[in-house]
Formats: sequence, C-alpha cells, structure tokens
Amino acid sequence: MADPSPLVTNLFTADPSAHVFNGKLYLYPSHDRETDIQDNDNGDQYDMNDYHVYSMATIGGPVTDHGIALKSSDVPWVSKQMWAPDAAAKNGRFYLYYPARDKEGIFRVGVAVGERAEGPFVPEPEPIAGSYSIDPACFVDDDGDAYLYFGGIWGGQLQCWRSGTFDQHAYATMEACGDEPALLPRGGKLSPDMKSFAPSGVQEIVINDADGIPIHASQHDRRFFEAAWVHKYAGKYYFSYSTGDTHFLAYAIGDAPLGPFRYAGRLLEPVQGWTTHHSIVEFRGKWWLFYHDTSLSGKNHLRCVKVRELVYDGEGKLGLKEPQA
Ligand code: FUB
Repeated sequence: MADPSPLVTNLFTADPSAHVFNGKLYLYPSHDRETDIQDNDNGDQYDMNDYHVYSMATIGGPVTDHGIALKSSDVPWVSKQMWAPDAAAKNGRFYLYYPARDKEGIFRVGVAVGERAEGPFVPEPEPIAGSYSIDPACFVDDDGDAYLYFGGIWGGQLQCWRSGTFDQHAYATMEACGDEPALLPRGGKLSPDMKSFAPSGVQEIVINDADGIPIHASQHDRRFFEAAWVHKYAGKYYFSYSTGDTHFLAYAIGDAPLGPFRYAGRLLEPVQGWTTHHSIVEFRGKWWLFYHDTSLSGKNHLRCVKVRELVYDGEGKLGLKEPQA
C-alpha cells in the first residue's frame, strides 16, 4: 500500500487524537521536539512541553495550526513530558486531557478547559484525582455520559500501580511477565463537570482474548501496552490500543463502554519508528485511522501524523481500505 504523506509538516507531531467538532475535523496531537536525550525504554527522549491543535475542513485539504493551546509552564503541577493528549466536548465547552510528570516524577492526567475546540485551554491547578500513568482518551457516549481511559506500561509507569498506590520499586518489572494476565488499562465514568471521576471511580478495563480468556503477559503481540482509544459502531464499543514492543495497533470489541472487551484483530502493522499510537473517527460518512510514524525525521522521538481510511466488514471487523486499482 502506498505510504500516505504526513498531514502536518510545520512541527513534529504524534499520538493524534481526532474529533469532529462543529463540522470540522480537529486533531489533538503530541508536539515532539528536538532533544539530545538518547532513546531509552523509559521514553525520556519524548520530552514535549506544549500542545498545538490542528483542524481541517476535509481530509486531504489544508490543515490549520491554531498555535499553542496549552504549555507546561501554565500548569503548576507539571514538571515535564507532556505526552499524548485527547479532547472532548460537552455542553458547549471543550476539555483537553493530557498526561505529564508531576514534581515527583509521577505521571498524572490533567484537564484544561476551553471555550473553543482549538483552545486555548485553562488548566485545572491539580491533576484529576484518581488518575495516573499516561495516554488519556475520552469517549462521550450517545447518552452524554463521558468516560476517561488511561494507562501505559514501561515508561508510562502503569506497572507501578499494581497495588493501587505508586510503588517506584515496581518500575523495573516494566510489566507483568510470563504466565500471568497482562496489566490492563484503566478507565472510569467522568462526573458531569468532566473534570473528575464519578463516585464509581476507576477500574481495570478487561481485554480478553478472542476465546474469552484473559490475554497473558507473554502474549506481546496482543496484550495492552499504551494508547487506549474507544469508539462506537453499530451499537458496539471498540477499544483499540498499541501493543508497544511488538508495534501493532490492535482492537477489541465489547457491549459496554467499560468492557469487558474481546480481542478482534489488528488495525495496523508496525510503522517506521518504535511507537505507534492512533485514533479512530467518523467524518463525513467515512471512518478514519489517524496514526503516526517517523518518516519525516527517521528519529523515534520526532514523529509525523498520517491518516488512512478504515472500513468495516459485515461482521463489524475493521480493516484499512485498500486503495482503488
Ligand atoms: O508521545 C509519547 C508517548 O509515546 C505516548 O504517550 C505513547 O503513546 C507513545 O506514542
């Protein structure tokens, strides 16, 4: 398949979260920047400190950079590494969810509120209570209920939260191992204010294998690593994610926003570069996969956003649309 061109070329961008607001397609990506930090498994080379929002009226048409929507120096609790963000709209306001390390070096998830889809966004002074790790993704269901998902292993520190509180010593395990269930992403319903979790709190998001048995830690080609995303199609909930060190985008299907989900296959084979991270959105009657690779730079930490069309088969299975001959 022909490799699509980068959508954004004025900056290095990654982890694209796409949403349709007011009839336009908005992109909320990470903003990668140059650094001398060497690549490592902790992800120190992903040293970002602000977010730009992009929009487009059509896929393939001009892409507008709306400038800086939020920067780390505006957020009192952030020390560094503003990683993959997401956004949501509710009751005429817009919410930017973003992970970053706090002053103790622990990843948390923050929220910032704006009057317009492109921002600017005003950050809440503290991270969302009960949030931790990385890669927040917000899904607003047809009934208006909103859910926030998060989590990432290795540098994303999810392995440090197995006991329910942060354990720095657990970092070195990197993940579950061997013949035990893989670590699971987290999620919970948001309160109506979109800035806190509902009293039901945060739970593990169960991803079972196609046979209904939990995916085990050793199954690196299917287990959750990072980059949660949820969308809905034909009444079913689709939970998609990156498998990290095996570099696949995979997905699972369930009957409720918080799962359980059952593994359904791969969305994307490994791209150029170590990370893979995506979003899925319906725009003007077609479904789109936004993702990134490193084709603009050849460096893992300087990525660029791309898009391909997705199609469903008669059973709701997702696949890339093959180009017309
Ligand atoms: O962009 C920094 C990190 O790289 C993201 O949080 C991960 O999902 C991976 O793409």
